[in-house]
Amino acid sequence: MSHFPNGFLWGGATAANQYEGGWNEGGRGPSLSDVTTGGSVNSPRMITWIDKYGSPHASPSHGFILPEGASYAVLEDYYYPNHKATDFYHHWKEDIALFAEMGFKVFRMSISWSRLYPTGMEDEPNQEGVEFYRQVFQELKAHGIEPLVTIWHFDTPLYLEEQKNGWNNRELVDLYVKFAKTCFEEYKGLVKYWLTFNEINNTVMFLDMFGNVANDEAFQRAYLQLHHQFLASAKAVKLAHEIDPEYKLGCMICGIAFYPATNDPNDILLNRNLWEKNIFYCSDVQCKGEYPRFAKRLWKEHDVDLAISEEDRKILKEGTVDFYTFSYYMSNSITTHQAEDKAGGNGVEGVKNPYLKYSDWGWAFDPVGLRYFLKVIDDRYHKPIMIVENGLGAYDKVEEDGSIHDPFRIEYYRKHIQEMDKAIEEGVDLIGYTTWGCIDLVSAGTGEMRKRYGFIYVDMDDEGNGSMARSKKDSFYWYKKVIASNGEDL
Ligand code: BGP
Repeated sequence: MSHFPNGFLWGGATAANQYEGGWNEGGRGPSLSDVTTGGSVNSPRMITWIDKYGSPHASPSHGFILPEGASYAVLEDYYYPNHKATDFYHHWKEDIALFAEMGFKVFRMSISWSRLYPTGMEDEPNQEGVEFYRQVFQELKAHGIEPLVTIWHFDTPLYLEEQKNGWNNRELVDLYVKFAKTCFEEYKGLVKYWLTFNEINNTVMFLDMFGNVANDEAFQRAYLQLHHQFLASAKAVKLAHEIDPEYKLGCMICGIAFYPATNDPNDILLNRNLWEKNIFYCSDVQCKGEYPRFAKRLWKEHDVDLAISEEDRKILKEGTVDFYTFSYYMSNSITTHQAEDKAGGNGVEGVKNPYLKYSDWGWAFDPVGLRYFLKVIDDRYHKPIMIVENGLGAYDKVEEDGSIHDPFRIEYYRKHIQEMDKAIEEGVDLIGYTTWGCIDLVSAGTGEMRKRYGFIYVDMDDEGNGSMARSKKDSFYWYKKVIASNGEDL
């Protein structure tokens, strides 16, 4: 007998910056993600910014901060994969029908800020954008699918990045709240679940990992950007509850389970400190409405001064989230010792864990780590939890008859769902699960198409060639069975 409660929210997850496309259609303005999607530094199509001497570069990972004197490059000569992405903009009806066929109870997507506010500065939203999402939500509802909407998924309007210095600028707090307010008012009765910021913790987590070295100034900027996002999130949560008391607002954390690679007490302590910096720092503020005590240690380490006012503290206190959500792809073993065998993945660097297997992109396959993460979060926050991203980026092969056999993906999900089941049995209040990239989309980390996550295949390659036709992989039929049996038939 499985332990998934009745009404468990099974579904899939996407984001506008990697799936929606239509980047310059329907009155949409350019966004940060239009110039920063993915990037291997050696690939010219990945050029995203120009340094002060005029040399082109690629952005290394999420949370990238533009250096002084540099500018973003919108180079028409280069191919930016997310400009058309996998074209939800023109395929939404067809895609939603496929999600419904799998039996989705919930579908996670994001609203592109610059589709509603092309520069972020307008007083009134772009009606064509507002109507686009309305018809999408109506279609989901017509199929009995609950939308789960991320308000910000790495895609600030480009104007705000270039002209306003992005999240370094406190002005973005109220510009974001204006955007969020439009969403809450326009989609009242259509949407119930909202996430304020995707993987909000990336900004500090990736600063000093992945071989990245950051100076105190970079930390000052990152913590300040986060403070502004915390304020924006809290204000939005409060406002949402005023607009509709039925609204449920969640935080969204990039959930990496950190392990000490050895039992050297220094590794144990380092591990604890990393959980604090990378995971708890953000979710304590969003769930408990105040900065944790250990924040002082983190700020002191890098001479960070946030000048937090009493008014700020009040805002944070009044806007705590209703539920906890996170993405989970891997664990990461870390050590204070010289690392011989490095293990990467999602921008995080640690050492290879001899007990785990790794994906083609070097991400640790660790279903037990998911249960571990769930237990830690459940214990610390006592809130309902949703896993809103989990999946395996892998190569798919289309057979001559058009079929796609992806047993490795099925195996990945089976093992993770088994651990979710055990976590629920142990008392974790897990209410939903949306697999990442339920339909193939552009990779955020690399900009590739060949790194595929979907149950649904999209005919498009790394250069943007292909018919965009959709087809079902073996995992499509498997997941349909899982949902129909409420996690019993794995
Ligand atoms: C998370 C992001 C997603 C998604 C996922 C997979 O960090 O929230 O947007 O992209 O990672 O990463 P990738 O696309 O690099 O394989």
